[in-house]
Amino acid sequence: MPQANNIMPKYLQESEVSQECKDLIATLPMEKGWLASHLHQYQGFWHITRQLQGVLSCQKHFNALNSDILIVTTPKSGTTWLKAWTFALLNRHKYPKMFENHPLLTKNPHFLVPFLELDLYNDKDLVPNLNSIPSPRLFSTHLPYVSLPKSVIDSDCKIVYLCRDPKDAFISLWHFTNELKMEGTCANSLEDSLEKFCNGVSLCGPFWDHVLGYWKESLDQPKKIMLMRYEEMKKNPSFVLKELARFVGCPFSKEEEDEGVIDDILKLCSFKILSNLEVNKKGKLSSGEEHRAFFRCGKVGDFKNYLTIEMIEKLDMITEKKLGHYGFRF
Ligand code: PAP
Repeated sequence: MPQANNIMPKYLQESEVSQECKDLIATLPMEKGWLASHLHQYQGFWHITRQLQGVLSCQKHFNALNSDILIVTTPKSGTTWLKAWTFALLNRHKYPKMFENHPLLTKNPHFLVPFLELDLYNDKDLVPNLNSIPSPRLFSTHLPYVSLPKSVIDSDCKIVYLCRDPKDAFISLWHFTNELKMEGTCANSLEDSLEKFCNGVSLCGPFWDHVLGYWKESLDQPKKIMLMRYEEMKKNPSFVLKELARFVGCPFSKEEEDEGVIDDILKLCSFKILSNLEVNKKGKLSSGEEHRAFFRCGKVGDFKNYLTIEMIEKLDMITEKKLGHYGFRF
């Protein structure tokens, strides 16, 4: 188990929430969590207590600018990887020598691209001042579409949405929650976790409703929302990276393509390079999660090593029922 001492990491603490959040929680449906003890259902989706505090605060205070870029993901869909891609893409002129002094070599992608609800707006007593961040500001969130701060919807900021086959996302989440459990606590069984996941009771779940919300909006507002799949990032990375660059308004020039800038970004952000950096082998987020927990195996189809045929059929059936009808398939 990765915790070196018995101080409870921030991601497990439930006490540090405002009175407003406590009052709200008292009115919300509650379930036992996979990692933190409780999940609360707010606006149709399940959040841990610490996250809920951040959700309320960023809904109230976050002021999106037209030039902002917001990375939105279902948990365990490749958030860390997409943060690295987007950061490298937007900062390629500032750090042309990618393998010499690039921030991604010494900082975890979650540090460089903070979450609204989990990092920036997570303190019950503090509203961050984000005015001095140079444009384009790059943030991230796991929030479902219905819970996005109003300014995100009303402004012209761009949303890059990433999802992943729920079978792999589920296995990744199951490993992650067991990895982060405090020493001496029981691991979550695969069967119980799957049952919860299928019932929608998972971090920012129901998974399928999360995807559906953004899928529908990406069809209605293609200039505002770009939908990406982890499997496509794996299969055709340069094509997807070029699409992403165009979408966020900084396409690669012919010269850049010829000079190999795309390949450099892909290499810098590859699982092999990132997961072997000292910072990602040893470091921790300010909330206590070890960086290495965000780099497990980075493969498509790893679920086959864990799920039975029946489990696979069950997940596929829910996906087809909930998303297939709307023309979405993984
Ligand atoms: P988060 O939503 O909690 O921030 P996220 O980064 O989405 O986590 O999930 C980590 C997954 O992305 C892991 O998948 P796995 O458990 O199936 O292995 C992790 O390995 C994978 N991942 C992280 N970095 C990369 C990368 N550079 N390339 C490919 N996959 C990656």
